[in-house]
Amino acid sequence: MAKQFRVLGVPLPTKQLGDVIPVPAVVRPVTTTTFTIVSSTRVSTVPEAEAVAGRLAAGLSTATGLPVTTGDGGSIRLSLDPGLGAEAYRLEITAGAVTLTGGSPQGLFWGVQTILQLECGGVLPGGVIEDRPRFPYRGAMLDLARHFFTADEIKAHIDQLVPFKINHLHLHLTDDQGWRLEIPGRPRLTEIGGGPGTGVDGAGPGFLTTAAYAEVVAYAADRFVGIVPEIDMPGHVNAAQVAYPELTADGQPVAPRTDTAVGYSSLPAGPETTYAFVEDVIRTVADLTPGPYLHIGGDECHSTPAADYRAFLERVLPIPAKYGKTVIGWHEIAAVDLPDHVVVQYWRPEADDAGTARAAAEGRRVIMSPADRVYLDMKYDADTPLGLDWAGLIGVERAYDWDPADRLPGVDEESLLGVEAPLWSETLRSVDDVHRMTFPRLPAVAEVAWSPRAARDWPSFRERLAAYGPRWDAAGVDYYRSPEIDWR
Ligand code: TNX
Repeated sequence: MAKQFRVLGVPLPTKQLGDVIPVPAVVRPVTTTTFTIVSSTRVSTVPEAEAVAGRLAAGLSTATGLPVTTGDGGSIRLSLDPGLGAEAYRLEITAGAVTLTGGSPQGLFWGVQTILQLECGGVLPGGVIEDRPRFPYRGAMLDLARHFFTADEIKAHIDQLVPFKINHLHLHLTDDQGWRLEIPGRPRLTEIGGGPGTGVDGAGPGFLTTAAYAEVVAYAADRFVGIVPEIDMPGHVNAAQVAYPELTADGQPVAPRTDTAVGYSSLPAGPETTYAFVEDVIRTVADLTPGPYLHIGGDECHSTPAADYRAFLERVLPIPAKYGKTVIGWHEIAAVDLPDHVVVQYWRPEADDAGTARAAAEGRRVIMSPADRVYLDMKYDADTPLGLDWAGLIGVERAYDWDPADRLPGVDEESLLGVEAPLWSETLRSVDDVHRMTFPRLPAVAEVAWSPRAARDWPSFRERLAAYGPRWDAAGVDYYRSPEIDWR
């Protein structure tokens, strides 16, 4: 909890060493010690981590108004120790020095996020933090199909995810209401599927050119965030079928749809035109994406006969591997025999799923996204103007107080790749809408995904969240001031 010091009669809150979201694995405070940033404070580093050091210096300068720079012989020192594990870091704060050691530049970058959260009034609390993530995959998802968000908006969103050590941003790029990524060999996908009148109620037109997508990927990579592109199939394809009627079962044109129904569209499993299209799209998306994952959807194929669904996936599941990618699919895909290494993303609110349990038993990894805990498009309470409520109302405590290893019988700690919080955009119309649904629940999910189970505690989280609010205020992030939290 924050102590209050007074400088010239103005209360100056300082942080305690554990006042970080997500809470670090090990925190050993030395309460008698603090490190004070002054105008001559320098950040020194090893060559591999110069960019990370630059970000720390810039972040501290912005926060304190002091000209913190990088340079040799600094009192803030960054170094690498690969023995720690890539995403791990160790932070020691004494009166004379701040020593940050990372398992890799990424581990250092997470340590930088911790320092920036601890900094308050130019002061850092003394002691040692030893930290590493519980799960390697800590994700957020943004639905660009039901409402488009520009490359600049996505980049700004990444800026708000990074403090919480989120390392994957899944972009839901295609759906019935829109197609949001340019595929050069199939220009009508975005000319029509990203054109005027697309999105729910026709209110979310636009698309990412390949250049804009590359910009987002590079921006994310600079912040150690991997972009996970999703091309949803065989369902959720009305926009593609509007653009290319050859992709319908009878080759006849279909009308654009801007309503929120699901499960009516499907790529036909028989014709070769289907697979030529899928191959083209997957190859293009794989080429544009440096990260290891490619999401092929697979959800809610209510109008696809089970045999066709199976036949389609048998053909399609091996394709991303040809282009060096690991497939992720919504857990409906676990109803079919899966190739090795396919990752299953569980999303339903139910408490069990035989297919997902079988996939886990066979050694496949699971991303946990239970709709009744982590769907950021669910309303907080009955009065929330935005969002849906089909999976229930999700307050901040509900998003926090659950554990991914307890969620599905047969899916234990070892089967989990991680946790992801999806934000579907049927009811969203602006960046402010994105912020109000994402914050403050995303930090709750981030702590579930990063922190050791034993270190998590709702009363402590509530306090730390309240202390974070002023940072969102300063950044112009319109977060939801949930009555569950005693905001400052
Ligand atoms: C279910 S979650 C869907 C989406 C909707 C969402 C709304 C999933 C894999 N499919 O098509 O946007 O619910 O909450």
